[in-house]
Amino acid sequence: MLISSPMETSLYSVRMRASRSGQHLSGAERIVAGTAISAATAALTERAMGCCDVGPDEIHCRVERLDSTSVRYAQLPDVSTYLVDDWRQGHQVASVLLNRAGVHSEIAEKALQLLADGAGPGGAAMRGAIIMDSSTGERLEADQSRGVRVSRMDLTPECRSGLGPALESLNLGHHRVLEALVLAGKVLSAPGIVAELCWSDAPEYIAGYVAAPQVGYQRISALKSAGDSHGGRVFFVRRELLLLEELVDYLENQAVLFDSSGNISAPGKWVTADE
Ligand code: WAQ
Ligand code: MG
Repeated sequence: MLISSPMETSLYSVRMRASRSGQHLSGAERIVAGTAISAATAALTERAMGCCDVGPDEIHCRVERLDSTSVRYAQLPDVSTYLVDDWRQGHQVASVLLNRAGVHSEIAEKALQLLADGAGPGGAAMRGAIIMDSSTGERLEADQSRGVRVSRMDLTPECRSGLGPALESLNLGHHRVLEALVLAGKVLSAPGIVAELCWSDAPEYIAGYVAAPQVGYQRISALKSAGDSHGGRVFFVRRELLLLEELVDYLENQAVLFDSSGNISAPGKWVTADE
């Protein structure tokens, strides 16, 4: 009789974070089978080493066994892309999409402005996300400097091997697309979520997205101008539908593995006429 070892049957969360002089530089994570832990830590360490001009002086890799009965399997959101002329039009599009998802216009404006200005204390970047009441605009995250960090999500190997080439064929092969899609997928699967707004703090990466449960991951080709190092995430919630502690616990701790992709549409120009 063949007895399988825990290494083959268990799943593990593998998380990497790299820093220099105490400043965060890079982070990424995977959920893998025991037999793939060493490959995953090697790939994540490699990535940390190559992340920036001046390399990290600390890299932490943390491996934790997950209770496999608690892992939730889900489908990724559909992906669409709106091409816009510049960040101003991008913000208008984001506002329309947030509004469609159920976020009041003034609240959408407030969120866009917060991310553009830097949402941490004194305009600093946040490490995690803002949680915002979608009808009052109130910020609900306990720590406005750290925010809420979404963790413990990944694709199954089968899903990854199908999705990678599918994204590449539409010129969406940048690692940020796949990673943000997985993060947004987990956020949309959480209780009480109305929408997510995001763009990167990486100065050269200007695309961002509005994600919402019914419509999926809607990319917008520009939400800031090149060279701007402001970025961040806002999770809009219906407060009456959730217990904040439960939402935060879900986002931080619930393991979610995506085993199938949604529909991926070719990028197309935003048409204002349909508004
Ligand atoms: N949980 C919560 N918030 C996070 C997390 C996380 N795990 N990781 C990053 N953030 C917040 C934090 O405030 C960062 O400053 C901000 O998001 C941006 O993070 O389809 O690359 O990793 O073309 O720079 C979106 C568009 C790219 C991709 C987003 O975000 C596409 C991106 P970054
Ligand atoms: Mg970043």
